[in-house]
Amino acid sequence: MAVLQMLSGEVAVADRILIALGGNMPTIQGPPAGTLRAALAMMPAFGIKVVAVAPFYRTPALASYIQPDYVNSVAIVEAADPPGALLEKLHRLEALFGRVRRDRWAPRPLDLDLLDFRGEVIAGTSPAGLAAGTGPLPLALPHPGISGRAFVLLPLQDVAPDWRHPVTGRSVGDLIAALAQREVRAIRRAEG
Ligand code: A4P
Ligand code: MG
Repeated sequence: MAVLQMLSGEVAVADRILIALGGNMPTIQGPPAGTLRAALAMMPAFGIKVVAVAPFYRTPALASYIQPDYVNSVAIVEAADPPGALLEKLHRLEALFGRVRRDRWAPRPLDLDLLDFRGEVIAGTSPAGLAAGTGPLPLALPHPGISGRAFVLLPLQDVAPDWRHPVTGRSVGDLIAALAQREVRAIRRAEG
């Protein structure tokens, strides 16, 4: 497998771990951009090496009721953990910044989602399932919410323009082109 990947020149792509960062409630670090920066700075203490970070975007909340705008970004990281253990570490980081799990899609100081773990596919939650219920969900990879979300795809394109969806093979550019223009226009670069 490794040889095939080398022959097709995809080693770097296949080795990538991508994390989505988001938040729309202030913390002791200040507004969400400060929280995201602080969370990135703490990752090495959890054995997570941050390789690259996309610019931050201010994005309208995808939610069933009115909420403050989010700040979103995407990071490329390296970690020795398997995906389940890495997600547990991300949850511990979220908790450090005051994340309390209430109803799904509730406002939160910090959300760290595992978007892609070296192209691994683990069938789990459907996108519809993401919006339902409050209990823990089994690990799903790639994250089921990637394809239709401007607030994920735009920073993902910034940091990994050659990324392709591990299941559908669609490029990040294709997925962005398929979004409604108003959704793309609604998100904009944030300071810092
Ligand atoms: N889970 C399973 N697979 C994964 C994975 N690959 N990455 C489990 C992260 N979590 C995964 O997540 C719900 C359950 O999914 C957990 O048990 C986790 O172990 P959660 O973070 O507890 O709850 P959530 O974030 O409210 O739910 P969910 O379904 O992950 O929602 P999303 O997809 O994270 O969306 N609007 C804007 N503008 N920007 C945002 O970032 N985020 C959300 C949350 C809603 N609206 C938003 C944004
Ligand atoms: Mg989440």
